[in-house]
Amino acid sequence: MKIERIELRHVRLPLVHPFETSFGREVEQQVVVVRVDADGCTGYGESAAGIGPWYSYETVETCWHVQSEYLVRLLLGQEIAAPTDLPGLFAPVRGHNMAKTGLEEAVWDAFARAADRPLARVLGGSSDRIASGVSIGIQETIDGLLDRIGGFVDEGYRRVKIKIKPGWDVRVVEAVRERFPELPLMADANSAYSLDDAELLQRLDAFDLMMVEQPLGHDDLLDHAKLQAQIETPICLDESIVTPDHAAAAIELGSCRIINIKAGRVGGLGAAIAIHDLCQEHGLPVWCGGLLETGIGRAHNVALASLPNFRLPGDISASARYYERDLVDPPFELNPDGTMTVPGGPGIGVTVDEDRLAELTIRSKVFEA
Ligand code: SMG
Ligand code: MG
Repeated sequence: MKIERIELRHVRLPLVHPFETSFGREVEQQVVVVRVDADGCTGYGESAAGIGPWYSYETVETCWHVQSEYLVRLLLGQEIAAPTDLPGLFAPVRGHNMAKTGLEEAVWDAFARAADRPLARVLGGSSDRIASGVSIGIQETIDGLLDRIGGFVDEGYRRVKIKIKPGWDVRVVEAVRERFPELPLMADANSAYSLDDAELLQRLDAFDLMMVEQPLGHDDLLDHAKLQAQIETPICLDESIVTPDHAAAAIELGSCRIINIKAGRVGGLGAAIAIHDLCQEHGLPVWCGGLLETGIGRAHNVALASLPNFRLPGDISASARYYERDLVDPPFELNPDGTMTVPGGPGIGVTVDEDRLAELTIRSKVFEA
């Protein structure tokens, strides 16, 4: 298919509830929405980098810059056989995985629509429903956190992830466990600790957590391997796994027993599938992480999470948990059994709400071949 037109939109959406992690507090989300037109088909993708370089070095501004100055030029006018051609085309640009992902996802959507097939099936997914979890940010008080968890449990979410940081860790996990003894529970530190904290992290073993996510350095594999040898709770890596090679190294070193896969972090759906397959070969379960995506990125996440080794509930929650009105129609909703339905229509299977998109756009740029 020939890539005829690319449109970038810098979009700003207020969050219904602030989201606080060990590295900061977000009250709104900013993303680049990418539209690609190829052979009469339209596809959408999302670069969910956010405002500041906190989770990764990428921001909505770096995505805009790298896409409009470099990646668009490498892609526009190209005749591609499949979206799997994109990593090769983008190879001259180092890193900037979220910038690459917005474009790559849009091409996958257009490609699946051209074939008149759901994206989930094109990616190799077979499930009609995926298990949904919820990630809850740091709250002002433990009681406030317990209330929020209770609300999400009542809605039916299948597992809860809480955020931890020094001073908001063992006693918080203990309180949550006391109130919710059977809840599938995990904790994400977003790199807030070092190996010197091994003793403290060992204390988490008492609370039957499904996993502890990214306790140590954002680019570390070695210390995580040393820590995993000292704690029983499985370590899940997020920030440290930016390429399939990192995943292979982490598996060989024993740095983790689970991997959180985010297409944006690893450079696209193709790389995400490669990590999925590698983990499957080595017997590691994976789950789909989230970056506070709009419905566009969420639709890609849902399609990805329908692959067979996504064996644990992901950070893929209902649209209403993030945004008052999403960018897609229908918005993503939680089924009463705590799952989300994988759309059955062609491509991402949801319609982009053009009015809503226009309303939230701060700037846009069109490139034509
Ligand atoms: O999309 O529900 C979501 C957020 C899930 O916790 C989440 N993401 O480290 O896993 C993570 C964080 C990264 C984003 S922080 C803005
Ligand atoms: Mg994480």
